[in-house]
Amino acid sequence: VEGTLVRKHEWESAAKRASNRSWDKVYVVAKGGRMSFYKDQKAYSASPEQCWRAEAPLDLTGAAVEVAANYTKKRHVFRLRLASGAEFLLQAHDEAEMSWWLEGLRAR
Ligand code: I3P
Repeated sequence: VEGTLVRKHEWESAAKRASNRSWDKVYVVAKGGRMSFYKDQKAYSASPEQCWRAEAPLDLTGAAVEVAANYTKKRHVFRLRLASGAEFLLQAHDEAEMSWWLEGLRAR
């Protein structure tokens, strides 16, 4: 699954709050058990190995996604929790797109 989402990094690990907590529009590619972020689709097409801000891809093994029901500042937001304890909030354009992401990420 891939597409544009708006992302906020909440937790670096279960005990450490992320330092950069701003919302960023990113192009998200989840495949092969990993999730990578890019500036946009063009950047991904041009060089898939070159991630946004040189971030390492996330390991989706043991990761969980759920609607971020307790996050009320924005709509269509879901939470990605990694096995490492790291956590991201991801905002989709609408409810249908959010469901599509949840299904896609759970189907891995
Ligand atoms: C963050 C930015 C986020 C905000 C976050 C701020 O500041 O305003 O939108 O999260 O609040 O730290 P900056 O852009 O300077 O990094 P919310 O939108 O969820 O409020 P937080 O630290 O309380 O998570």
